[in-house]
Amino acid sequence: MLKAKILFVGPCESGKTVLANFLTESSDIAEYNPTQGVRIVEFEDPQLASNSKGAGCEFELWDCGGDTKFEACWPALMKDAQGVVIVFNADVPSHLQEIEMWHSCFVQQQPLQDSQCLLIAHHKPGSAAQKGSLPLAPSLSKLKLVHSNLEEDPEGIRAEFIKYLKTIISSVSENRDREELSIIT
Ligand SMILES: Nc1nc2c(ncn2[C@@H]2O[C@H](COP(=O)(O)OP(=O)(O)O)[C@@H](O)[C@H]2O)c(=O)[nH]1
Ligand SMILES: [Mg+2]
Repeated sequence: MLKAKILFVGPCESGKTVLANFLTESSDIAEYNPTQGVRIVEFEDPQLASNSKGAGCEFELWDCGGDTKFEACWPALMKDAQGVVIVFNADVPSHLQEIEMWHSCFVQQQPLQDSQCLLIAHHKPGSAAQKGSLPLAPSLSKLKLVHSNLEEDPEGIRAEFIKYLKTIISSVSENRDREELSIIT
């Protein structure tokens, strides 16, 4: 069974917990594990139940506290993570700067590729923000950006998230193949 650990990070009150709950609701939530600063949700997505090798994939979604007072815990959160989802509030302009810090700490300073990172511009009910491209910093412009609006288009973000999980599974399985090869050779 392949396992993937995915972090949800980003500014406070941006919708990380709401999105994490929504995106995992369709599957069995095996366990809630509240610790200070992080909540771990385990799930298996039935739509992703088999990968190319026919094995299932299990996910751990780490819904991380957005407060930078937990900064000392970040290395522990990041350990062995294969994916980082940065959630921000599309209606708060200062979040565009804040997410540069999250990207820098959780992706650039890690051995993670930009392809393992997803940016979600979350629109709370009544959001007035545009759904197009955003004036992102150059370091963020290569990242995949998706918009979420759970009232107007809940299935849109679900589909994007599943696409993202698929890219994570293939990178996890490639890494495993590489490890297997390096052991034999
Ligand atoms: N109804 C609704 N409320 C939302 C939505 N997203 C965020 N909120 C509100 O915004 C608050 C903060 O969201 P939360 O997910 O807890 O933010 P977090 O700090 O990033 O985890 C929540 O308590 C909700 O009241 C949404 O899609 N629909
Ligand atoms: Mg939260």
